[in-house]
Amino acid sequence: MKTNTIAAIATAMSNSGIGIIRMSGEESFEIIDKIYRGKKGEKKLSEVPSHTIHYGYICDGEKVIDEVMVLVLKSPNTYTREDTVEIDCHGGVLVMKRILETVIKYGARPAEPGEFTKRAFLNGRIDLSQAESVIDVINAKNDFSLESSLHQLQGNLKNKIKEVRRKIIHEIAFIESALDDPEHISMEGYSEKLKEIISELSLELKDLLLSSENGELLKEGINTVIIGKPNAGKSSFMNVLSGKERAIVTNIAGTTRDILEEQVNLDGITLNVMDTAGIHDTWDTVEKIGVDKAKESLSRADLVIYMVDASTVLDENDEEILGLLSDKKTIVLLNKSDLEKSTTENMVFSHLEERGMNHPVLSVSMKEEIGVKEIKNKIKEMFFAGEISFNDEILITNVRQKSFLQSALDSLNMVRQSIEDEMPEDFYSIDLVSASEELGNITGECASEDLVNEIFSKFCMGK
Ligand SMILES: Nc1nc2c(ncn2[C@@H]2O[C@H](COP(=O)(O)OP(=O)(O)OP(=O)(O)O)[C@@H](O)[C@H]2O)c(=O)[nH]1
Ligand SMILES: [Mg+2]
Repeated sequence: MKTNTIAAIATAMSNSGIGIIRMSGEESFEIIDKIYRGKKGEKKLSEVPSHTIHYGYICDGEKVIDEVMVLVLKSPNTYTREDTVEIDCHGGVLVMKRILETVIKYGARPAEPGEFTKRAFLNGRIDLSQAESVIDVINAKNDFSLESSLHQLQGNLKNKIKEVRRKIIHEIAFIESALDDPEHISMEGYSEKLKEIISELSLELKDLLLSSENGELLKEGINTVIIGKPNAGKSSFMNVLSGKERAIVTNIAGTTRDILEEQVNLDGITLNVMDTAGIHDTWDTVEKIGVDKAKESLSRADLVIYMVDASTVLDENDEEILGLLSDKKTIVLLNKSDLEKSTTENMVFSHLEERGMNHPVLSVSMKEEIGVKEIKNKIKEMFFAGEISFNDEILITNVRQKSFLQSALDSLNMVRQSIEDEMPEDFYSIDLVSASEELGNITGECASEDLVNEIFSKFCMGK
């Protein structure tokens, strides 16, 4: 019979301080008893109290494999809710593999990726959104996304969505029972009431979706495109921001041809900074490709840094650039403020105003590194002031969750439409049921087995 006790190396497969081999399932204690020998020959680990740690050796018969600490965790207060054993050994890759081989030899089988967390889910300890946060915690690229994943792990998202879903189910139940028993339950005035409830719930879902947009930004880095005419100081800014000579800087207009990308960490926020070719009319084939690429990159930009050379006057190139910025979050940098000014802040303001824009403008000098702190603060402010608070907001950092949220919102809109079209009441419940199922997909209350398997396959081994 195939064993149902799983084992895996839980730490990274590289040489490090300690390594952990984790085992979960009914036979965990039976297996550890066969291979563990206490330092002072104490009793079997299957007989020790739960949540205790023991010092000894892992042996294969007479052969000692490593000196270890073994953590004994009895069901149900464990990560998987099953009997669990964790073996802390020396962190060499070879040792970890040898211990894993030994537990397998004595009855465990290798775990699939994410199988520990899958068991936690199947045994009802966590819901699907929490399981996904575990992936996010492992993969979190920066502090902010780590924080939001941790919040989600604590069940914020689950609670909010469960609450919305519970209200929807309540209405479905009401409609169904009213239709079943029209003599006792009146539907009079119900459509109006339902319409109100639907708008409230839609608002809540919209909020969650809004935070999801910011959530994605946080995870993958904010695409920050530096744009401007040649020689404005774009590459100089790239270098200042990244703290290294990333891009070539010369006084020759048209130095940068291709797009250069660099990840910059701004107090925990990841920026994907892109330096581009100076925008101007050119016959040079290579340069022209660069200019086109620069314009294209704007479509990917979450934030645009428009570099203006304050030592020159605003020209047709600046006009062209201004025309590309109307629907973009932009910070205008008036560079070369160390030189005599041909373009002032007020001139820039009036150009922006003419086009109905009110982007912030900062006077800076990349050469003297003046205003760098202000730029950084501005970027932080733009993304966090009022838009995201990490204390109590829920961030949907995951595309799957986002698409279910969107579908649920669409279903609620259909209900509203049916009410407005004065459709019969049983029409309402069809779309309400869809909405509740879509939300249930996020928490896992009605996720299909395929979906569950797909999610857990994304885990790394040992989690
Ligand atoms: N005085 C002064 N010179 C600057 C400043 N910033 C950049 N420069 C100079 O301006 C010239 C152009 O700088 P780059 O950073 O290469 O400009 P760019 O916008 O990347 O130019 P292209 O790649 O050609 O589009 C260089 O000689 C820089 O040293 C500044 O704040 N003050
Ligand atoms: Mg450049």
